[in-house]
Amino acid sequence: MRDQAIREIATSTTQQELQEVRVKYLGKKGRLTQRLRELGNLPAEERRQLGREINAMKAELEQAISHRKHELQQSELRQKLEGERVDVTLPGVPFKAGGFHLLTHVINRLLDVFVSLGYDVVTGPELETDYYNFSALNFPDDHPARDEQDTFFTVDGRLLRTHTSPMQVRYMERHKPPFKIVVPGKVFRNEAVDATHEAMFHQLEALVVGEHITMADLKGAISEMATALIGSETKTRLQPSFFPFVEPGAEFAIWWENPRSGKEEWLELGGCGMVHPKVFEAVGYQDATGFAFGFGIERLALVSYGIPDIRYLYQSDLRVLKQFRGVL
Ligand code: YSA
Repeated sequence: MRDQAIREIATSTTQQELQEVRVKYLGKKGRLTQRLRELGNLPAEERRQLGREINAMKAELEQAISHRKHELQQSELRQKLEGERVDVTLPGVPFKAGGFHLLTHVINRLLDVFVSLGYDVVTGPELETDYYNFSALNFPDDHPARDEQDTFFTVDGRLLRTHTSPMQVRYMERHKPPFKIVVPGKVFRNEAVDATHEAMFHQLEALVVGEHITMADLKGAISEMATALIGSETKTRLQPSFFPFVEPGAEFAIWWENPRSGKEEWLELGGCGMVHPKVFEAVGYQDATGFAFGFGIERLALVSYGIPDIRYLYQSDLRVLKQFRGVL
């Protein structure tokens, strides 16, 4: 019985199994316990002798059980640790990263260029008054741009700015020249939306005021911007045009290689000119000179990235947006 018990203890593979062996021999109804109980029926001499042997065997089994229990605990712990081991050489689990919208990238890039040229960046309200959006910019009372066809008016008589130029006036009211600023922001027009027109889009406005500023400075500023955006091989072109808040006024274009067609061509960007004396008058400046220019940012983004329709920029379609994650 001893040998069998020792073997069963040594070969038990779990603590549960070991416990069953313990109960089998040393439990209340266990085989060894049974034998101890039977001692009472034996003659005194034999009882003492056998009692000693059984007790010794009981002690031996208890010790063997405790020893085996320790071994099993150790091996279970080893297995557990093995299962929890981290393989630091396994490839990581990729996590989804967001990204800036293409227009945000283009705006940031433009602002980087202007900041590097010494301009301050300022922003202004999208909800404007007729005065800042039109009157102070020398739009005559009957100018068609005030027509509700173009402008979203609110019930209290204000309007959603139709361009970033009103910030010229707001800034000059509070600052004295000389200064150089750029104004990025949203503008709104009551347009029939199509591939090149949105009812909400972005413009970037630049205004430089100081002493003896000339058309040559304007041309130089546009050239610097074009060089920073496209490279030193670019050219710029001004063509006479009319905006009520500049005199003389022009439209400007930059020479570039269209990435879609591979052809070199003029890219018409927006309007520019020398700040009109009426505008300086409205803000109380005397003897100031300055230039301004402004252009549509979507336009630049569309041609730069070969996007055929402006509406793709605003449909929140990830198949479109993901293509431009991390560009520039
Ligand atoms: C002119 C002279 C200055 O000294 C300063 C600024 C300006 C620009 C003037 N404020 C302006 O808004 N001119 S604009 O009506 O011709 O618009 C400028 C640019 O905005 C356009 O060249 C075009 O690129 C873009 N744009 C106009 N309507 C748009 C549009 N982009 C998208 N959707 C529309 N509906």
